[in-house]
Amino acid sequence: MDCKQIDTLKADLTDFISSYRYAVAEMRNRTEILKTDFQDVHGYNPIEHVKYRVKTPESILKKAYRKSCDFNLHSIRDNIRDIAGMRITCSFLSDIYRICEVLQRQTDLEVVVIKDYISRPKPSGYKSLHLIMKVPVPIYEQIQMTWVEVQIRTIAMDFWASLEHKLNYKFNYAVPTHLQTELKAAAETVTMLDEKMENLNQEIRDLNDHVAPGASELFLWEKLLGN
Ligand code: 0O2
Repeated sequence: MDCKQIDTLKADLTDFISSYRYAVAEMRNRTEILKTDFQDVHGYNPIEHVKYRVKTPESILKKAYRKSCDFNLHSIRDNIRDIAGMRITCSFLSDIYRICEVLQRQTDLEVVVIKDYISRPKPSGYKSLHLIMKVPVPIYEQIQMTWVEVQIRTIAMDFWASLEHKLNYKFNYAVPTHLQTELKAAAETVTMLDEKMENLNQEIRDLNDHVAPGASELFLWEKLLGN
């Protein structure tokens, strides 16, 4: 492919990614509803924060090259499933799987693949739950199912992943061995911290369950009445 053809493909890609922008907007809307719904039904919100991004044409072309995928829109649409991405960060491990279940239950969304890098972390130590989904996007009076990758992880996993990403960027994916070893050790600390926080949270919940029935409502009414 010559430079002129690459420029044409880049221009076409700019147009093409608008459907991914709509998919991201759709998921943003659903996440907001999910947060409110969880708060109303369960009295807590499992989502700490959410980030969204749509890959740039340059980044799509780089990934197409890395995956040896044909440089045409049809092949890019079929093979690159993380052009639209969403990252959900939560406090506790159990929240990750709870959110995953909720997304799986939404009948108009298709969760096509679940990559569980929590039960099976990557060799680098990377942990996260990835859902490769198809999201309905209304375009030109029809529904186009559009790929979105949803990454769900704890705050600690996210902290680790962003540092590791920075190091990879700094060293152009050739991180010195001693730093890789340190990162691996830090990943184990993340695992221990997440397990500890999960257990603590469970204990707090159990304690709340053992408070005399009605006591919390009474406390609430007292607060409302200003006593
Ligand atoms: P960016 O910058 O986030 O866009 P596949 O589609 O399954 O053939 P792919 O897409 O490499 O192959 O799948 P994978 O391994 O599940 O990775 C998808 C995304 O997860 C990556 O997107 C990263 O965001 C994140 N990720 C995966 N492995 C690591 C890791 O070891 N460290 C960190 N920090 N993040 C990781 P991109 O496109 O590579 O990057």
